[in-house]
Amino acid sequence: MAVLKILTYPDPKLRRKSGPIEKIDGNVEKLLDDITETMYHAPGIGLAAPQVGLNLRVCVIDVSPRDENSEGLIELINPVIISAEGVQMEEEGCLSIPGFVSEVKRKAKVKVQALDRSGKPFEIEGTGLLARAFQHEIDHLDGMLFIDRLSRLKRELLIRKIEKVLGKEQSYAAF
Ligand code: GNR
Ligand code: NI
Repeated sequence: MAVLKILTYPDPKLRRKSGPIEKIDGNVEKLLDDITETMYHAPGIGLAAPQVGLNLRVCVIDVSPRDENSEGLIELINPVIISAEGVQMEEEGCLSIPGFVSEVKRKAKVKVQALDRSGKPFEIEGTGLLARAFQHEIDHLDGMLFIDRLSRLKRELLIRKIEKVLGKEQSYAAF
């Protein structure tokens, strides 16, 4: 197990669409273990593989620090949202945009289908913070960040603040 470095905005790897896991082997199990350790170390309630530089459709979630009814660690391989209902508006942050939060509109309840570490398909449903975490992590697999879900005005104001602190895309283009 290893604590990996978490990439931060505006790293271009955060903007790529991640590819599916085709074959579940020891490498995928090691990736799950490493992103889990990295998530707990951060600490955070979720982490997706692209945040540690691997553009693969793998993520982990554990909302138990903020939800006493949580059943703990959830490992997701090739996750897909198969149904969603309702809306919720709560504050959201991201380990790849450290120090910034905003209220983000999300579905209130989602059902996710994924593979477990043995390659077996399963379904899991979540509401509240867990539903939010599912949507946030699956967004990462599609190169999407929470700032993309804000109204244009809120997004432009927040990006201006973020770029003052974390830097601009230009620093990568010039590199
Ligand atoms: O630690 C995290 N907290 C959080 C809070 C509200 C909504 C989503 C999250 S996920 C975030 C960790 C992270 O960036 N995962 O990709
Ligand atoms: Ni995030």
